[in-house]
Amino acid sequence: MSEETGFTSMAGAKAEGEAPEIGFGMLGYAFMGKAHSNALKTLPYMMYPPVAIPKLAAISGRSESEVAEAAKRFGYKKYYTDWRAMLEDDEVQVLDNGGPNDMHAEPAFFAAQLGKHILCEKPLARTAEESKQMLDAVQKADIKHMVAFNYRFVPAVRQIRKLIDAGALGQIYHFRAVYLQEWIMPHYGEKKIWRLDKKVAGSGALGDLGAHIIDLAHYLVGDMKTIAGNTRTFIDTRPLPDGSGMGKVDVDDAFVAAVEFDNGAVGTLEATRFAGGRKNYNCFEINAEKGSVRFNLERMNELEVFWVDEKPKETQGFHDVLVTEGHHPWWEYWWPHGHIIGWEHTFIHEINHFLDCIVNNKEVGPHGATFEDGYKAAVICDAILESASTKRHVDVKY
Ligand code: SOE
Repeated sequence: MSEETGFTSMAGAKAEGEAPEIGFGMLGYAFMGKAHSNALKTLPYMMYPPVAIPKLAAISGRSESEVAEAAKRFGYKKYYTDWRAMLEDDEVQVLDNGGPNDMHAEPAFFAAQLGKHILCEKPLARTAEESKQMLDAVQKADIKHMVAFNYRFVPAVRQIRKLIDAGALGQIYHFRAVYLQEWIMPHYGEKKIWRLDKKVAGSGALGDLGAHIIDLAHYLVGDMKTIAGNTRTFIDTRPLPDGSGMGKVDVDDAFVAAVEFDNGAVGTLEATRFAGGRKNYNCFEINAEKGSVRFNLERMNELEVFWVDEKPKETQGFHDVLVTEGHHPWWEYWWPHGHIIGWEHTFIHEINHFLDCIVNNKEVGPHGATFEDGYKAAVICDAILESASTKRHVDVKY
C-alpha cells in the first residue's frame, strides 16, 4: 500500500540551469536509510550547482508505522510496505537499497528489469554466487549500478589513489589493513541480530567490515592471487531477539588473512567486532618503493605520509597531513582548510558521483565501486571462508 505524505519531494531549491531531478526509492529506513537520506537532502546545496537534484520520491519498509514515520522524518513523498510497488512507481528512477543483506538480490533483479538504476549497500550480497547473479542482471540492463563502498569517497583515501596513479609511491610492497570494532563483545549484550545470522547476513565481520578493506585493497593495490585465512566465532549461542530462547551464531566474529596480489605485493587483512576500545577503526598502511602512507578512519581528515627521499634526513619520518586544503578531493565544496568533515560526507560524495554517472552517462568505475567490484569483494570473502575451512591457501578466481 502507499500513502501520499503531502511533503514536498524536492530536496533543495532548484539550482541555476535547472538541474534534472532524479527520483529515489529508498529500501530500508534504519542506519543506512538515515545516512543515505541525509546525503540526498544535503547534496543539492553543498555540491553546488548540483549535477542533479535528488527527489525523495518514496521509501519502503516492512513496518507501516515505522516506514510512515521515516517518510515524515526525512520528507519522502510516499511510503510503501511493498518494495515491488515502490519500484513500479514512475517517480522512482533509482533504487537505493539500504536493506539487510538478504534483501539485496531480489530488489536488484526487479529494478534491473524495470530499467531503474541501482545503488546497493555493501556487501553486494551474501555470497559470490548471489553477487554474480546480481552482476549478470544489471549487465543485461541499460542501467548504472554502484555498491556503496563509501570509504573510496573519503578525501584522504582518494588522495592516496591519486598519489598511486601519479606514480608518487612507486612499486607497492605491502598493503596492511584492519577494520576493528567492539560492539559485538559480550558487554554490549547484542542478541542474535541479523548480522549474526548466516541466512540473512551471509557472513559476520567478514562481509560487514572485511568487505570494506577488501574493496580498498582492490581499489588501491589491485587484484589478489592467493588467500590464506582464518576465522573465529568467539560466542556461539546468543539470545534470540524475540525472546524465544537461544540461537546458534553461524557466522564469523572475526577473520585474519594473508594475501598475495597479482602485482607482487603482499598483505594482511583483519576484521573483528570484538576489538575492545576500537570504535570504527578502519586503518590501513601501504609501504612502497618511494614511501608509505597510513590512513585511520577514526582520524579521517588526516593522512600519515613518509617519503624515502625526504630532506633533511635528520627530520625524516612519518608526517601527519590534514587533508582539508582546497586542492584536496571534494574540498572545493566544503570549508576553509582545517574545518574538518565527517563520516556522513562520504555518502554525499558517493551519491553525487552516482548522479553524475546517471545524468552524464559516465562510467561508475574506477572510482565508484560497480556491481563487478561488489562481486570481486565477495569472491575474496568466499576464498577466506574456504581457506579457513580447508586450512589451505586458496588461489583466487574472480
Ligand atoms: C556496522 O559494522 C557498520 O555500520 C558497517 O555495516 C558499515 O559498513 C561501516 O561503515 C560502519 O560499521
